Amino acid sequence: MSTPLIIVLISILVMVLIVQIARLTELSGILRGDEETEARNNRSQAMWLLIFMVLFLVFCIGTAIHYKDYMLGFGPLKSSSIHGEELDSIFYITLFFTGIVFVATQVALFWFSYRYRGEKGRKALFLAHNNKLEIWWSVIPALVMCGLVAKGLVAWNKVMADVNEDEDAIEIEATGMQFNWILRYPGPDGALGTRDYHKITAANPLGQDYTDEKNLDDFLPDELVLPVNKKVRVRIMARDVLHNFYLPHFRVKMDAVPGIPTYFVFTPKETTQEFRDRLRASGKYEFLYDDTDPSLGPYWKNVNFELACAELCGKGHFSMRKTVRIVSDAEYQAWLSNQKSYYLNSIRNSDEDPYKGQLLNVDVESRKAEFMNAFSKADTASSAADRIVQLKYVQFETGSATLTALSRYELGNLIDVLNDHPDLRIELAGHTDSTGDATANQELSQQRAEAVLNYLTDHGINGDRLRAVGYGQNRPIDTNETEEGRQNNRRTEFQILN
Ligand SMILES: [Cu+2]
Repeated sequence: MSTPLIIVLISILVMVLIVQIARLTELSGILRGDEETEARNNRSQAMWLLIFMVLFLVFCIGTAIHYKDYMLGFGPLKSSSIHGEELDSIFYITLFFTGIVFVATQVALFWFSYRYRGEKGRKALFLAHNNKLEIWWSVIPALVMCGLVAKGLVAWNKVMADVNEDEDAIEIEATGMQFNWILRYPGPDGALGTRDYHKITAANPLGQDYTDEKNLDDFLPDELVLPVNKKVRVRIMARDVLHNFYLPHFRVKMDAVPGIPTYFVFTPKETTQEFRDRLRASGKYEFLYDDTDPSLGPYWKNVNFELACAELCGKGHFSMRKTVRIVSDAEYQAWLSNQKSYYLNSIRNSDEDPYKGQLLNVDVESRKAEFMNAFSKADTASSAADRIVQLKYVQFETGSATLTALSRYELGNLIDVLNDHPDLRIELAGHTDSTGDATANQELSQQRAEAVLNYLTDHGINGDRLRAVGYGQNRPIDTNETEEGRQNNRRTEFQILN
């Protein structure tokens, strides 16, 4: 027999039992005399209700006191953000008033049922209306409510205030999806790039528009890491259904709505370590963090702040959990410098890269710096061998002396240097690896050196300052046994002659 059927049958049997007992009590009442039984019942039930009230109130207040160190807002679980203190204080005030009302109404309720229990000869008072009473019980709650709402409104306006333009704050982004949070940080430029949901693919989960340069350094970390005492603005979005960005320890909670960006601004006021120390100091968090792995030690040592989803969003809702780490500013900077741009890591030169096969501005700049550095080193060196600069990014089509399109950046750097130093004279040298015929290599290296020379004269450099020499395979700087070595040997360089 199936379990639901058994449950239904048992329920029916229990109901039959209750009906039978009730009938039995009725019959015995008739035998013993109705009135006396009723009076006894009224007395004992009134007494039991009173006992229930006492036990119930003791239980409520007792558990609250017993568990206070594990409830948000009490014990060591005081707010870890600045605005959270104010929200907590509103909570305490509300609890104070509702607590008084709660205890008073419970006591009154059960006392009345005891005091005015049914008794022989007692008659109920007929009370249709009492204006005075009605005014009192309307005006007092209304005043208290107004006070609570007013204080709440003031706090709301303060907590929900956006970041001013001149304020120093970090802006990050959290996007909820079934079932994960995708976090995005702005990278070194301090600005988040634009997004377009049309561009969402498996490789580009946020639909970042990579033609917007601000996107190129954005990174998507696995954990939420923030510096202590620094204002943070979180852009909150959703990709599919409603989610809710919830940082319980920081009293941060905001819906993530598809199509409607929301935000929350808060300032963490203690590091994860300080939080753990506080739990430790309370002495209440010494129990094992993980019963199955006692080596991890006590709870306070392992606990982390966490990000959760507070909107039931589907069957994987529970898994929308991320660790939140609050660290010192120095640790934060160190962490930042270890993060890799999502674009460079996952998109660069893939089919989704709008700059596939092109050079990025950042690359152009870093290569220029590299070239200028190598040049100034060679310029101040004394031995002829040290006055050589490799044109690392000058390349040719395979087996020919045709410059690749991207070589123009490195050649541009060389032209700049020649223009800045009008007396500079250089020898352009072509080299090859030892693969193939030596004579052909010699010829190719000569042609390549000349191709560079021609490029320079075409761009306004006087040919008298330049000399092109092909060295073929005669001056290797690396082994010809590996591909990497051969690549290093197929180089173009120049030597400063004066
Ligand atoms: Cu969710």
